[in-house]
Amino acid sequence: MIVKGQRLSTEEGVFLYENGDLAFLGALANLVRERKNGDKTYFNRNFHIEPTNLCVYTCSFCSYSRLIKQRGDNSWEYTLDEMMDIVKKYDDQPVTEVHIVGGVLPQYDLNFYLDFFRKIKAHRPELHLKALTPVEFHYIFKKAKISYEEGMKMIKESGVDSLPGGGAEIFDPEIRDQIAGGKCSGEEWLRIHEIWHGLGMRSNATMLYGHIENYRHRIDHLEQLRDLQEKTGGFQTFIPLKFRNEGNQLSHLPEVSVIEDLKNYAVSRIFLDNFDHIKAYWPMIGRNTAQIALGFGVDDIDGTIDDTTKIYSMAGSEEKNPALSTRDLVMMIRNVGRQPVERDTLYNVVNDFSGVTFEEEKEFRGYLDLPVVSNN
Ligand code: V47
Ligand code: SF4
Repeated sequence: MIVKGQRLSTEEGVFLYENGDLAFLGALANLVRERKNGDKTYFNRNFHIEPTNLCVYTCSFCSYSRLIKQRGDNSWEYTLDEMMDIVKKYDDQPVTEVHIVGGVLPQYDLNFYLDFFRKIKAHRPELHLKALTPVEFHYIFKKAKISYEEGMKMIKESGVDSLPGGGAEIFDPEIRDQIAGGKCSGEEWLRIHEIWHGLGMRSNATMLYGHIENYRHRIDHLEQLRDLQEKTGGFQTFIPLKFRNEGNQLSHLPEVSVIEDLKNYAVSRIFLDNFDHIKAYWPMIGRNTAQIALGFGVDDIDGTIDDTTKIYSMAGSEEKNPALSTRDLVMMIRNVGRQPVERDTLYNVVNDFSGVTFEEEKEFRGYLDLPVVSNN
């Protein structure tokens, strides 16, 4: 039925997770991937700003956040000016996206963020602003006593171009309550994305897997995303996020194997038949697994990152200082026989590197020999 392009039911999805042979799942997922995207493998040039790692929540899987009472213990809180300095560091770099997400703190309220977003847009209007998740939105709108609808309209007007996929974790209320109690529910996460899509805007979706959930919870999560996508068509890409166990309250749980990661990419690709793209986030799984994942349904490996995210290095990822040049990304993709394409956030082609030699690549706006800028 997958070969015929038919949609999988809940039970069929669970069956694939429980019984699917990895090579078989890979072949099916690759078929879906190649029908949608051929050999094209996307990446972008981006950097992250994580305004603070202090947080009012205490998600048990999170290695990155510190409670307000732990202020000073490996914590940071950037001022608006400090964050604008980070943006300005990239002024002479051909980055196309800034990705902004961090902890939830009372002083980072609606007006703070609206001000920050307007300043970024005034400084560099063409830079795509991918910012905040329903976790932050739910908190700051409640504090400002406004509805999701009013809030998301203000966020759009301040210059945000799209939403990243974070904060989704696992939608199942029982599991969510155990690992991410207190923050927005799965229903609220989906509702905020639905409102955003209704404003004509795009967003991403994630799923945190490999902790205390089972396959049924994963399929339930995927199905809720697939249903919303059917309604709005506003999701661009799905990003499975592997739970990493260093330095958090769930450190006693073993991490799942690479085999499980590949199976999860494949089932996600097969099940989410109305999503155009599946992303392997290389700072989390490492570059080798990201390369292998390109044969298991994945067609996107995110961006250059430039060592600007701490979420995974603090959680035990093998990528301690995640930064890759455009050349590295092109090589990674080409080495496994796929066609590298630099995209912008909305999947418009910035540079198609397929069939271009490295000598010719040097001509591409001098991209490949650019020095790496660091926030540190
Ligand atoms: O929501 C936190 C996850 C997410 C851990 O939209 C962890 O392009 C594993 O959403 N082990 C934030 N995961 C990051 C995110 C993201 C990343 C890359 C690209 C995009 C995109 C979005 O990170 C959180 C949470 O699910 N996370 N701690 C951990 N120990
Ligand atoms: Fe806070 Fe996000 Fe970490 Fe949860 S995952 S503790 S909301 S920073």
